[in-house]
Amino acid sequence: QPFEQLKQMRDDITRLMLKYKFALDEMETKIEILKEEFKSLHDYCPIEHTNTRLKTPESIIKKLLRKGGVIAIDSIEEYVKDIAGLRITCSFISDIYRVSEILQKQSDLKILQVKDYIKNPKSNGYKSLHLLLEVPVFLSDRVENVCVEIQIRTIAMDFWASLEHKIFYKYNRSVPQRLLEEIKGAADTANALDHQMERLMHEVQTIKDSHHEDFEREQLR
Ligand code: 0O2
Repeated sequence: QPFEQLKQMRDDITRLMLKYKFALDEMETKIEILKEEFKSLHDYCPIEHTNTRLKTPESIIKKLLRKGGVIAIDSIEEYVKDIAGLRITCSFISDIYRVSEILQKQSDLKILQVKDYIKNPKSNGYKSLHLLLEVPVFLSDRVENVCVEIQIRTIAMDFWASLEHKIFYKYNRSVPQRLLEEIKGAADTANALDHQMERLMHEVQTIKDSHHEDFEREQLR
């Protein structure tokens, strides 16, 4: 009996993880299509690169217990919404909202939640746009709507977040005050860089547009 139970549990977890993997595959394809379309038909692509990750069973259980859930498949799905994670890195802040809008308009995706940590950064300085959405996954005998967490951020926000994440875990979530202040300072620097880059990009775009107009005027003469 206990052996049968263990076998059942193993099969349930395998099925669960597979479903989230397929959801990530679907989302990755969507992003690849957008990237290729932008590169072929426009002279600019708002997506720099993407990363996907499936939470490990260990990390799922940790988050589940932290959120007060019990160890059961239904409870996992109720409490842990970021089993499947897709991170999209963009060059500019305006690109983040552009990509988010494109995804929000796709009719097969159901947007469950939007958390804008860019307009409302966390107290440590964390910035990113988070979308929680459901994507349909077509299996052999049914369609499952699977939850995926999308994090959209700039290169500077990503650089900051990856270091902050390492420090946070290195100090087991209790980072010394001095380091916290430095981390916040680094977030402010990253934010200043993002705004400076955005301004520069607009300036370059304006020059490009006026050259283009001059060129067209020349052609008409
Ligand atoms: P991992 O290792 O990246 O998977 P939570 O705050 O996680 O209890 P919720 O509602 O799931 O609850 O959180 P939220 O705010 O949507 O954030 C989920 C994910 O965003 C995190 O997943 C991180 O990846 C990222 N994130 C959120 N806040 C921070 C932050 O302050 N610093 C960094 N570096 N990343 C952050 P996990 O599961 O925490 O981690």
